[in-house]
This record gives sequence, C-alpha cells and structure tokens, in this order.
Amino acid sequence: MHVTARCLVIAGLLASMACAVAGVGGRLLIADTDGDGLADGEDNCTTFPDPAQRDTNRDGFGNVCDADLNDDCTVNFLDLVIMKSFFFTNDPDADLNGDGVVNFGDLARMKQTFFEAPGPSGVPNACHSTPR
Ligand SMILES: [Ca+2]
Ligand SMILES: [Ca+2]
Ligand SMILES: [Ca+2]
Ligand SMILES: [Ca+2]
Repeated sequence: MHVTARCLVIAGLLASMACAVAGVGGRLLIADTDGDGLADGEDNCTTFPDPAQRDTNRDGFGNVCDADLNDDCTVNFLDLVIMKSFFFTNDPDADLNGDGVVNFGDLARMKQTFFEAPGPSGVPNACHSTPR
C-alpha cells in the first residue's frame, strides 16, 4: 500500500514534468504570430489573420498582405495606380481583404504596407528565396 502510494506520487511528478516540457516545447515549435491557427512557417501572411490563406496570384503572399499588384516586390504608387484602375470591380488580386469588391477596405490594407515589401510571408514566395 505504502509502496503503491509512492509509485503514484512519482508517476504523477513524472507526468507533470512531461506535460511542462511538452507545453514549453509546444509554444516554441508552433509560433503563430497573428493567431489565425496557422503556424508561421505555413502562413502566407504571418502578421495578419488569414485562415483561408487566399493568394489569388499564387506568389506566396496572402492577398491580405499582398498589395504589390505589379509584382515588383515593393508596394508603391505603381500599385496604387493599378488598384485605382480596378476600384469598384471584383478583380481578385486587387481585392486584398477578400470581400468580393475592390474598395476603400483594400486601399486601407495597401496603405499599411506602402513603401514596403509585400508580406511578411512564412512560406516560399516570389520576392525572397527564404520565407519572409
Ligand atoms: Ca496569417
Ligand atoms: Ca499573392
Ligand atoms: Ca509593386
Ligand atoms: Ca475588398
């Protein structure tokens, strides 16, 4: 009886240690910066929640962080001109937020990465040989 009780205590300690290690390891291994349920290494837009991973031009940047409409790896006035030409249409690439229409919501998304590269993306993409 006494031995059994000690074994249970030791077993319990080991189990809780194993759980603690798994908990720490889990957090380190499964970083999900934007909390959209996709690990950063599988997320085509690591800083903006996009569980659908919509990437209509298939360049490795999810539409929500891909305002680079002419695919030159910089978001600038050239892209703004393209978005303007598709304004109030349903062009899929210029529809950054995926609500079916190109409008001020998409313009606001573009503004957030203006003068920057598209992304960051956690998957291989058209602008970087390594994900970023
Ligand atoms: Ca994301
Ligand atoms: Ca894209
Ligand atoms: Ca561009
Ligand atoms: Ca839209």
